[in-house]
Amino acid sequence: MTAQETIDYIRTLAMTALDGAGSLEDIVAWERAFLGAKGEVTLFLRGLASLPADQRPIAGRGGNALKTELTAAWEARHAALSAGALDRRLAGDAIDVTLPGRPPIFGASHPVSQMIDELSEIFALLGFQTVFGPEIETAHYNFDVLNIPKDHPARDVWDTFYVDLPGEIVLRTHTSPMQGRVMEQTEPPVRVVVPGRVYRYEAQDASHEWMLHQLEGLAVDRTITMADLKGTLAEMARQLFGSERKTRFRCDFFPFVEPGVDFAVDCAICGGAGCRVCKGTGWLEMGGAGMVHPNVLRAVGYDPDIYSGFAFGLGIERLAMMRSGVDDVRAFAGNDLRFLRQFARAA
Ligand code: FA5
Repeated sequence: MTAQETIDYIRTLAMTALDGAGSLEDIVAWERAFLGAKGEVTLFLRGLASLPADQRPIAGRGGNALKTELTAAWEARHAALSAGALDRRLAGDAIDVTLPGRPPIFGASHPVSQMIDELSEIFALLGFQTVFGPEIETAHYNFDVLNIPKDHPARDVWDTFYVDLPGEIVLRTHTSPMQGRVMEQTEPPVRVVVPGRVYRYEAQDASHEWMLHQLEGLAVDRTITMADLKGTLAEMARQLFGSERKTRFRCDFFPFVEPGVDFAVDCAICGGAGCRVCKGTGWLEMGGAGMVHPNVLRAVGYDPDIYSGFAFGLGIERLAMMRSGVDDVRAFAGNDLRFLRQFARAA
């Protein structure tokens, strides 16, 4: 084969291979095969010295011209393949800016938390400070300080989850233990509300849960009367439900108040006609209340001859039910997002 024939042969081989190169990897391999240190063209040029003298000038010129030609062809092909790869990547990642956006789902505070916030605001305007207490409580504060001694049958009223065997530690059955804790640490006058979870070992139904929230209220000063209690709760109900809801106070017994009352609101679910939530009575009990018992004042070191006070304990889920027309208390802890999202407020 003459030098020219060898050059033509390498050209045909290289151009055919370049035409068939379909990817960037292919042409990198192609460059190595023809123009690299051990590529066909390089080896051909290196072998010039061994050619017959008359062939060398033709082979030198032709070989260098082939190298230039193949380098140009490679560059053109490389550019074309790179552009194609970029186009494909852009097409794959394309964002259609005309598509309608997906609305983001915002979290929202739980309806019970919303009710606690709202109650704290209402009571703040009435001069009450919001404080918090432990959910795991001693029987001492949950019962003893509240004038409920060990063998008193009233302990049975609060079906209790005991945490230890002797029964000294309990899941608090109401927020009332904070009465003793606050008074022990504060000189009168006292005006606090205490929102929080309480636990009762009891069966569930439309108006009863085993885990619920209460808001305790306590006011102690020299001249507190039952009229202050009635006025405070009636004002709270007016702010929460509007003036059209009726309120009712009836005598009730709690060992830590004297006299004691239960505080009810006419049922917003049935408008007072009677339903399964109000058990056909037209009224739903919102809380217990009364004048702080002298024994409780004495137990925390207050002189009942100088000081008097009122206390109340409201069921927060019950208030939320009346406020929003929810007909089953179990919905609040049921974790059904369809229920909870209805309470999402605009951000
Ligand atoms: C008490 O817990 C007293 N500590 C309230 C009190 C405080 C009285 C201060 C006097 C002075 P009672 O067990 O009635 O009382 O509960 C108070 C309110 O919590 C009820 O009126 C009701 O609204 C709510 N409640 C009670 N048990 C449940 C329950 N199982 N599920 C939902 N709400 C409940």
